[in-house]
Amino acid sequence: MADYTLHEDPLSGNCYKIKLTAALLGIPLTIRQYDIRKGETRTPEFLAEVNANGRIPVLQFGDKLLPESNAACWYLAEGSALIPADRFDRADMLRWMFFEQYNHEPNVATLRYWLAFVGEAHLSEQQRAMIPAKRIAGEDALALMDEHLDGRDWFVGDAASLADIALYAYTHVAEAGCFRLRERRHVCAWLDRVAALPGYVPMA
Ligand SMILES: N[C@@H](CCC(=O)N[C@@H](CS)C(=O)NCC(=O)O)C(=O)O
Repeated sequence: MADYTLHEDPLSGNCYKIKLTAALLGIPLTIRQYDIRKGETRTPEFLAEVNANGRIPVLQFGDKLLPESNAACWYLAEGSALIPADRFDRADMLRWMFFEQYNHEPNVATLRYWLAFVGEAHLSEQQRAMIPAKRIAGEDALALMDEHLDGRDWFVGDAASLADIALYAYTHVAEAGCFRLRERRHVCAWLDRVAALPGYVPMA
């Protein structure tokens, strides 16, 4: 098995997706930590040697570097039961992973980070002005997930897949961004199912 290093910040749900995927598959990871609040992913060294996009997570194996959480999860999970064998289900899984990156993470994760870790008082005027739109878009994403999970155990097919891992990471901590999670009862039942998967590890 390849030796994997995860460049990460333990506060990040995007990094947690990769740690959860690896844990569910029994793949060991070496962890290299950065503090994004101190700008440690924006140094000239990081930009030159790890990710020119200035962000974690980055999965490293040998001299290969793979940024983008969902791409890294895919790489680790290729050939496992976390990626459906059925062609349509595989594409449907990607649909939810793209939804996570476009509709969910930029709203749910960003408000969690701003409100729970930066603090509203330290936000710029521009960031503060973006809060209401992000709140509406984040609640819409959670509502759509709740509707989809009505009568289903998992996002795709009848087993957990990377779609569940990608969406779980920031959903289960959405209350830190003041999102109304508890009233989404299908989402809450699904969160419990993910947390009961063999090998599950909690976020740091
Ligand atoms: N689409 C990327 C998003 C990566 C991202 O935004 N990472 C954040 C932490 S979750 C980061 O590194 N922020 C530090 C910065 O932008 O300086 C992914 O899914 O991996």
